[in-house]
Amino acid sequence: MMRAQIEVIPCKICGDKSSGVHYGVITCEGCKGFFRRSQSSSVQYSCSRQSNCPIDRASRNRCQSCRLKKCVAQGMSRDAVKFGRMSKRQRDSLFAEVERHRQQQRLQANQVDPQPLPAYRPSKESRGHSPHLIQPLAPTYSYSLDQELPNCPPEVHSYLGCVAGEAQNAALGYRSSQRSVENSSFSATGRGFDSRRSTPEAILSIPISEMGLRPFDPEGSFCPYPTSMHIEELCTSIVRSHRETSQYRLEEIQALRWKIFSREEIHVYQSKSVDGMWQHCAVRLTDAVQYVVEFAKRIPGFRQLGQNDQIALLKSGSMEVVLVRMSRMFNTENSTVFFDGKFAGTELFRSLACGDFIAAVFDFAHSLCALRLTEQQVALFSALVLINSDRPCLEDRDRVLRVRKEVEMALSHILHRDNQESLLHKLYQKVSQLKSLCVLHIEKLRWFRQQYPLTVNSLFPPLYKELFGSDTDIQAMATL
Ligand code: HC3
Repeated sequence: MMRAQIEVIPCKICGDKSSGVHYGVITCEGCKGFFRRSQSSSVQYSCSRQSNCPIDRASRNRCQSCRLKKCVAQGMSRDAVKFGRMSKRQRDSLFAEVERHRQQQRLQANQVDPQPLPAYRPSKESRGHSPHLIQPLAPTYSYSLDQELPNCPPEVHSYLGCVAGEAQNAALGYRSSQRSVENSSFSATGRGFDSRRSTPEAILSIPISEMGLRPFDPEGSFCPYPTSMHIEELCTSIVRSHRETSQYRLEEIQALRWKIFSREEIHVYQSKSVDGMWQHCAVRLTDAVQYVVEFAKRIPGFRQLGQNDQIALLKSGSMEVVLVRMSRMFNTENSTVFFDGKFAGTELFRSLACGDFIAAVFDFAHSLCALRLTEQQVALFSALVLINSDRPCLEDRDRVLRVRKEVEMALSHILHRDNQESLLHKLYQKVSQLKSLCVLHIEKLRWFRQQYPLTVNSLFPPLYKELFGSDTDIQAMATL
């Protein structure tokens, strides 16, 4: 991330203008220098008050001891990795924070000079199917990637990633019962920002229409992107988008291959009630989908599509991309997938009571792994899965088709470059398998909903419900 982007975030120590990440924390030059000096072995500070002096721009020089304490509490360390070497998760989290600050700045600007906001207008086909989508669009995007870090204290989670297993605890505490009115992220006027939106519960409740899918060109005039892009540039851009939003880096996952759930741990999952396990997996799945939404937004041409078409593509394609991404997290040697911080086999999902679906998902991962796709090929294939002009409910199919053609060309280009053109046909076969898996998923959800309507209605993430649909959607999809 460029330094200039980070600088939108004020210094974590004193609130002054920051100049980048120093000793692992975003700080201003003053606090950077102060921390460097404090590391000399001859320095000993002590506080003459109660060791709780406020540290802000004006007071930062009054108590060195409290200033140092705050530096350490915020995570500053001489050994801190330099920003360029941050983990993927740390970078994602930082990215999310930058976006939040930008959003706040834009909101402030909007409050001064409010602009008319484009609103989601349900198309004929979607009207009534997905009430969650029928909402005014957020002024700017209120989507954050750091829902992965809900258990970290707010002052550190921006930089220090939690292990995946920790995230689920908070995610499981997810309750939507009090959500409907208070959780709306905007005030009655539809403009006031509500900071509650940054809680994990709130993030999981962000409707797709508020996920920053605002068309790049709201006037509707067709933007030449990506047509004007050189094919090589398009490949690079999609691969970068994939890398930046892929939740875990391949090397990180490879390094964790030995981490397998113990018998006892598996037993804990197996002892969950059916609805408890469904709720748990629904939350994990929704997390993964949010990364896919971010990926989609970064595919050149996607945001030039109409907002309703962006939503339609995500509704029909995001689960498919999650399943493609699952192959990156799959160990074919023991048929396990990286889930909740460790590798798990199908038996861990037993209490979902849909063994045939889980087995089919694992078989699919196995078969996709057998193609031994590179990360670049996975990126281009994921884009191809998303940008599909045959999806239902598209308003401007031709426009989607134009972007699709570009993505197809990009995929062919890298397969040709890799001397693996024969893969193309195999990948198209995977597309139809993905569709069948998603139909089966929807059928399972329909079954589950009949058994546990209250769990789905009040405890599942709204985004999950929005994506996987109301009963009418489920029937419509199952018959596609
Ligand atoms: C296992 C999983 C599908 C795969 C998901 C993966 C591994 C995909 C790659 C992401 O980067 C990380 C990731 C997170 C969540 C994983 C999903 C959780 C549950 C889901 C199963 C197919 C179960 C379906 C859940 C249900 C039935 C409630 O919708």
